[in-house]
Amino acid sequence: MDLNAIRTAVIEGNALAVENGVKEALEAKISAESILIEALVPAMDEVGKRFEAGDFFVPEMLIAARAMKTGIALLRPLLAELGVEPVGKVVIGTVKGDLHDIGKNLVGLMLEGAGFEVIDVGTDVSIETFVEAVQREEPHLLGMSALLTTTMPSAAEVIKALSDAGLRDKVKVLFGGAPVTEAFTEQIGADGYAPDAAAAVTKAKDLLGVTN
Ligand code: B12
Repeated sequence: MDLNAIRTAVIEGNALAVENGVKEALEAKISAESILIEALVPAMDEVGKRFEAGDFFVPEMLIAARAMKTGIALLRPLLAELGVEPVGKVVIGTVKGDLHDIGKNLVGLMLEGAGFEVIDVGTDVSIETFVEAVQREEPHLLGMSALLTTTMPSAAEVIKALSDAGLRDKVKVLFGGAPVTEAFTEQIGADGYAPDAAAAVTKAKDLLGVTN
């Protein structure tokens, strides 16, 4: 199994082929870092491009993201041993009162695929929990997701609470979800908005000044 085959398996969402491919590549002494950087990450880049071009829809993207996650799970312990530096650290969660997590999970997976360390704090996350997570984890980026018009304002409260706690200038805030707009994001003083998971990765990299 070569790296090309792993790439194709991720794009096709074939988790079993990804698992076998990664195992074979490791047995063939290909480094975990190479598998990540030369196979998994470019595969998710391609998935993101296809999604943006309208060739892939949410189901294909979810299946590919899951396949990628299978590969990441095998590599994660090895990468931790090697001390490969993540691109950046992200805390992500769905705002208070909101249980929708499919989009948030997809954004988290795509960020992970792009080399970010992702701490998922779950759904229905209170303002205090978001603030505590930022305090504890010291992420470069906080991602918040909202799927209900009634829960969207909670993100504004989190941003205010971060300011009150003296943490606002220590973390970039990215906000998204189906009813969220760029204008709303600007209005509440977040740093960025992205309409989908692929754009979220691009935006996260932009905000952190990560090139490539
Ligand atoms: C699946 C679903 C549910 C599931 C959730 C399961 C789960 N584990 O997530 C269940 C059945 C539990 C549910 C419940 C409810 N739901 Co619902 N649900 C949906 C549905 C059909 C799909 C959402 C989804 O997963 N989309 C697929 C994902 C991939 O897309 P996405 O979430 O938009 O995420 C993408 C982007 O928005 C963006 N994104 C998302 N998060 C983030 C975060 C960041 C940082 C960034 C940058 C980007 C980003 O990237 C993602 C990937 O591309 C939508 C309809 C719709 N078309 O949106 C209604 C919808 C969101 N639900 C709705 C409602 C009303 C409810 C309920 C109140 C229903 C009820 N009466 O009980 C409850 C509320 C429960 C609660 N407290 O949260 C309404 C909301 C109306 C509104 N404008 O407020 C919708 C729009 C349906 C409708 N047309 O009425 N729901």
